[in-house]
Amino acid sequence: MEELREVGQAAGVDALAATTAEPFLEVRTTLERRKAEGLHGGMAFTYRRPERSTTPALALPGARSIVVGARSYLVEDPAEAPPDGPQGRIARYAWDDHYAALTQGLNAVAAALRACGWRTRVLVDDNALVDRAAAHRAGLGWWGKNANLLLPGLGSWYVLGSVVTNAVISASNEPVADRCGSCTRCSDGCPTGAITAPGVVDARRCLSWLLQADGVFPFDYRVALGDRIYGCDECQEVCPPNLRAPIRGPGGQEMPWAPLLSLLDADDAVVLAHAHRWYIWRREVRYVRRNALVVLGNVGMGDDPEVAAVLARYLAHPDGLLRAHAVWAAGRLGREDLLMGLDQDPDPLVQAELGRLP
Ligand code: B12
Ligand code: SF4
Ligand code: SF4
Repeated sequence: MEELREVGQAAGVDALAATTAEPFLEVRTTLERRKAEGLHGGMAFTYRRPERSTTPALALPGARSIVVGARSYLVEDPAEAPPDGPQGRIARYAWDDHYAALTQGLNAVAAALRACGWRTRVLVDDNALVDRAAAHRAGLGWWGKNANLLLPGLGSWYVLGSVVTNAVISASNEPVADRCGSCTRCSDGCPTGAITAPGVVDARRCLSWLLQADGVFPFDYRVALGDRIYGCDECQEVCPPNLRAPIRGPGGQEMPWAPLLSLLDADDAVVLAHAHRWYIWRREVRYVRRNALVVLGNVGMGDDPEVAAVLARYLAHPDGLLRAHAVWAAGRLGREDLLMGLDQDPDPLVQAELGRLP
């Protein structure tokens, strides 16, 4: 394992550890139970086929071991102030393509194994494996009450991935004992109360999922969304071990902000190019626009003529879902004057939003 760790670290993986490829039976039961209770909120990912996501041998027949890697995505905040105009905030893990960098590092580990005649499969954020479960069993960290995997002394600003192999690699680390103790900052700090028990996130309330989900953005969580346009970092920002986490460096192509007015003005191709790393429901661009309208309602200035012009355009948009969210944003920004004539709108979503206005 020491040699593989050196190969991985030289290729940019910060921490590596090995474990067996036994099925993750407890995690499978958890996925099934949470799905049955509705906590998955319609998510597919690892919930689609829990057996597949928790049985490494289904990803690589004959799998015996897993080498798990973690790569930090905590880079310095950009020196420049956000650009002018209303902006949406992007969660740190999506500022740059950290999954690609981790995959590259794990590919180097896989190549070293293959050079010795072993078979490998690299899985990074793939539905074929619950990454945190592999990292936990490999002894890379402990499950935080916010469900993130925390690395001792390093925090949770890490993306995780694995090399599944038929090589037998002896486990390198002891399991990491819980270090959350009596802390409850993440569940207290979650803007929507989505952490319903230690380690349990109710996706129906989690902003990170709601931004990815289809349909109407739930009315009750729109104000809580604040300026977030992709992902949510709150339960990690407030986490004490993360305050001491080492910073990877100055960063590269980081993109922490999304300009709302340009996003709402741009055509589909431009929006999708901007959001190319984001998970968007069936890549339907309307959901990026839906989210941008909610954020605009939270951070825009109602007396800004450019904001008013964008709202007016969306109040006449052919997509009823977007008209409905524009109604909410206009109401929140005190621009009920823009809503004239909408009482004749045939779309029930629009009528529901109008009915909610104070
Ligand atoms: C689905 C998914 C989501 C969903 C659901 C999140 C969730 N909590 O499951 C949504 C869209 C909400 C999401 C959000 C985020 N995600 Co996500 N997501 C995934 C994905 C695809 C699958 C996760 C999964 O299968 N969960 C299954 C459930 C059962 O696991 P769990 O909720 O963690 O439950 C465990 C704990 O409850 C624990 N447990 C059991 N009993 C007890 C008791 C106690 C006391 C405790 C503390 C724990 C505990 O055991 C359970 C498993 O058996 C993985 C990638 C992958 N392929 O694994 C990335 C992944 C988990 N996500 C990741 C990231 C970065 C995020 C975000 C930070 C992104 C953001 N900034 O918005 C947030 C964090 C939200 C949060 N607090 O969890 C990283 C996490 C890295 C890390 N260090 O932990 C992963 C691993 C992606 C990657 N490859 O790096 N994500
Ligand atoms: S990601 Fe945000 S909404 Fe989801 S559990 Fe964490 S703090 Fe709550
Ligand atoms: S905020 Fe506290 S309870 Fe939550 S994960 Fe961090 S240390 Fe654990």
